[in-house]
Amino acid sequence: MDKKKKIYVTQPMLPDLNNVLPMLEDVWESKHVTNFGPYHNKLENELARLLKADNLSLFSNGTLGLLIALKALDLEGEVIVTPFTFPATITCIEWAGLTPVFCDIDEKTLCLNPDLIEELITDKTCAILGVHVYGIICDVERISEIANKHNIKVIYDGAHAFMSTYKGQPVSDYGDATMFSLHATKLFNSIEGGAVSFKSPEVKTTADLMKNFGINAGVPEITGINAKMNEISSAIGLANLNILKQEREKREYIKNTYDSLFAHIKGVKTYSHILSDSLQYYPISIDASLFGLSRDKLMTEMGKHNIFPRKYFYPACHRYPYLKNRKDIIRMDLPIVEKVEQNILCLPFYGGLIENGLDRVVEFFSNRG
Ligand code: T4K
Repeated sequence: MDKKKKIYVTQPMLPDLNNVLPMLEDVWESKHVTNFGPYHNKLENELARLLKADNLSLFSNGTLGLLIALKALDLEGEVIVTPFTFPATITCIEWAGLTPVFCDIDEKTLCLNPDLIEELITDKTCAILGVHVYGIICDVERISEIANKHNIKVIYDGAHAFMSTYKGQPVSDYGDATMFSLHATKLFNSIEGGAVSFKSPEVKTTADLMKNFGINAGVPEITGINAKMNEISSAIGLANLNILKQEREKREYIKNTYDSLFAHIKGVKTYSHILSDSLQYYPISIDASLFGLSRDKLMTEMGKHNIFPRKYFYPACHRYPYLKNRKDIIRMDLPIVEKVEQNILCLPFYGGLIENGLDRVVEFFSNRG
């Protein structure tokens, strides 16, 4: 394979154009291009069935889905959240008029550390927002217990948790709402898109109004916004559903290949034993003293071979310039997240890698091992 060809952390799963064109012809013919057309409704139903989520809504992207979930739950006050996430998680909290309060993570799971949550709870706390980072599932049982005890809501950012289960149950069985991102970089995509599974059908109804300007029977009833998925995205999503099984099999193969590779390389920790079935990312953690290179030097070396992994999520959110001095938001020391963010790296991980560079990534590490 051409060694100059760049290998990215991911590439979108795209359907055969011939399978999309008939749907596009349909849309052209009907002129129903957005606002709850037949493809939107079909995708919503199919995803509800696949994810075993009774109250599922589609959105134009995961970020607006999460924002609307927070608004539809009618929250006010502070939300306890992990700083080890993509900026979208935190900006949703802020756009919803809420205050994020950062809680450190558990070094083993990289998710919220439930032992630390209660010390942050005050009479202003309205919710806990956990992120199933990389598809590693939060300690949903402990989080539920804490939330029930304090009578607060639980929301999950499951951007990376499409098709994840926890003890055999769909991950969205936990919490008041779970958001799945359907962005191009995700296991399953509709180019841009998001889906939210709500515990309560009433909250889904509110969210459905909110994503369409708050309009009910022609009249705005509540404050809304525009967050509808259009017919083109929905059609791509439907076509992608047909190739999802193959994509998952390919990712499973890559995961096994990486697992075998790193079993023999000192200083590289993998997370396969705790990654759920979403097959979203393949994170590794580098111990520089054993591996012989820091994470950042490793990235530079890989870059010289045209391999571009990503340091999701560096810097962690509490170190963003506009947040780092906010004492209301940063109330505890965050030593674990500050350690993890220095060492973690997401390797190239997507079905097309098998034909386009998996051998180069394996060769790179084998030559160092
Ligand atoms: N919560 C969490 C925890 C999230 O991780 C995210 C999104 C969200 C919420 C919000 O969900 P959405 O509103 O996006 O549905 C990417 C994605 O844009 C973002 O969706 C994702 N998380 C984040 C982890 O990754 P960037 O800034 O890294 O994207 P970009 O453009 O650098 O793409 C990464 C690589 O993917 C590129 O190097 C090449 C490849 N790529 C990307 C695109 C967009 C392609 O090959 N083709 C493409 O069209 O954020």
